[in-house]
Amino acid sequence: MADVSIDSLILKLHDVNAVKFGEYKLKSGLLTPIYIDLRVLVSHPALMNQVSSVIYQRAQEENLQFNSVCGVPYTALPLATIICSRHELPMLIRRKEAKDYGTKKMVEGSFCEGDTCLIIEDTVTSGSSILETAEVLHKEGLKVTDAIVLMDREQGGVDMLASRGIRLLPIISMFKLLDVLLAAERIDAPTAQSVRKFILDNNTFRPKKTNGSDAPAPKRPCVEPNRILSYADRAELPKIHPLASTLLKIMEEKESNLCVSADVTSSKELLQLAESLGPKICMLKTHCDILKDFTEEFSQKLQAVAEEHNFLIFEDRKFADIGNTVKHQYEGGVFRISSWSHIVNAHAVPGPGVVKGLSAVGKPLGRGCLLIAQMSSQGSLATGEYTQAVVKMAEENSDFVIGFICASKMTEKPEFLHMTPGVQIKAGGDLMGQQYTTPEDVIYNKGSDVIIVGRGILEASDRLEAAESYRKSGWDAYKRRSGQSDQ
Ligand code: 5BU
Repeated sequence: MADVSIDSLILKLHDVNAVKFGEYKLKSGLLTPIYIDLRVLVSHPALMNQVSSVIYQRAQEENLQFNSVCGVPYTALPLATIICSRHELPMLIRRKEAKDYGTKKMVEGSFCEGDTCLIIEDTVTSGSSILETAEVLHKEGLKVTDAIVLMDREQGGVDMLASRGIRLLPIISMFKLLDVLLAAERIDAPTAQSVRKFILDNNTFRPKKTNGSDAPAPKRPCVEPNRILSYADRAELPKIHPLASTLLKIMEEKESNLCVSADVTSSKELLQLAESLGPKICMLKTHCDILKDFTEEFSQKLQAVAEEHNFLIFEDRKFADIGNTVKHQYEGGVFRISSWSHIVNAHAVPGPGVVKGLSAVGKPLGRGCLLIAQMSSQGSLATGEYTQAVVKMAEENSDFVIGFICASKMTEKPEFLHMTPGVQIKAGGDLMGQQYTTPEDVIYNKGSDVIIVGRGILEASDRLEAAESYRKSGWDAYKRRSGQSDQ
C-alpha cells in the first residue's frame, strides 16, 4: 500500500478518536501521553473494512504462508473475521478464558497439528498479548511465525517477539503517526516531542545478552523505575513497607536475591539447610505442612538461625479462603504461622477479604504478604485479567501486601517486590507441570527481584556450591539490569 493511503488512514483514525493525546494508563500501569484505542473501529464499518484490507494486503506483500488466521481478543477479533470472510480463509478464535463446561477448549476452530497460524493484532506495546495468544496456539500444536499489527507503539514489541521467534509486521508505527498528525496540524510540535520522548524513554524490552561484546545492544534506553533503582535505593523509598525495606537491605548487604525453597520433610534437615545455606540467601521459603515433625521448638530454632544469618522466612502457605478462616489459619492451629514467618502468600481468588483476614493478624506483628499473580506451573489459570486484578488488589492493600509471586515484573511501582519460583540453571520442567526458567531470564529479562530455587539446589550433590552458583547468577543479572555492571 502506498504511503499516501497510510497517511489518510492515520488521519481517519484520528478523526474517529482512535488516537488520543492526554494522560492515560497502559495495561502495565505506566502513564502514557498517547493512547491508541482501536476498539472504536466497530462503530465505523468503512474504516474497519479499510483497516482489514491493509492488514491482508501486508500479508500478501510479504508472501506469508499460513493455514489460518487468529485475531488477538477482543479488538482484533472482528478484523480477523472480516479478512477471513472476505478472502475465505479459515479462522481460529482464541478464548480468553476456558469454558467451565463442554470441551474446555482454548482455541475454537478446526486445525491440524503443525499448521501455521497468522496472528492479527490492533495495537502492540510490549508484544505480551501477541505472545500470550501465540503460547495458547503453540500448546494446541500450532506454529506461529508471523503477526501483523495495525499500530506499533515502537516500545519494544518487535524486538521482544523476534526474540521469541515471531516476526511482527507493523502497518503504522508511532513515529510515522506523529509525523503525519504534525504535518496535518492535528497536534503541535511540543506534543509530538513529548510523545517521542516518552516512547524513547519507555522501551519495554532489553535483549538477552549471551556474553559481553557480541551481544546486541539495546536499541533504546530502558528507564522503567525498578530496572534503574538499586535494591538499596528502593529500601529507602518513602512509601516502602518496613518489611520490604528490610528485605531489600538484606539483599544488598548479602549480595543475594536468592530465596531457597527448603522443601524437605524433616525439621532436622531443614534446620541444617538453613544453617549451611544461610549466608548465601536473603530468604528461606518453607512448606511447614510437609514436615513430618513440625514443633514449636523447631519454629523457634528456625527463627534463631534466620536472625543469626540475616535472612527472612517465607511460609509458602498460599492462603485462599474467606477472611475469617485465613485469619485462624494464619494465627492458630498446629503451625501458628504468624508467630515465626515474616512473609506469607495468598491467592486473590476469594477477593480482598483474604488480605483483610491475614492483615488483621500479620500487620500488628510487622509481617507482610505476597499475592500470587502468576504461577510457574503449566496451564496455570492465573493469567491475563486475573493477574491484572491481583496487581490492583496489591496496590490497594500496600499496607500489608509487599509484592507478588509472578513470572515477571507486574507493576512499575518500585515499592513492590517480585519473586519468581520455577528457576533452575537450565530452562525446562518436571513431570508434574513445573516449568523452569533461568536466573538470568527472571532477573535481567523479566525484571523480577528474587529467584526462588528448590530442587535446583536440593538435588545438587553439593548444595552449598549450588546455592552459591544460583546466588551469583541472580546477583550478576541484577547488577547488569541496574546498570552497575558492564558485563
Ligand atoms: P522447585 O523444586 O524449584 O521446582 O520448587 C519450587 C517451589 O516453589 C516449590 O516449593 C513450589 O511449591 C513453589 N512454587 C512454585 O514452584 N510455583 C509457584 O507458582 C508457586 C510456588 Br506460588
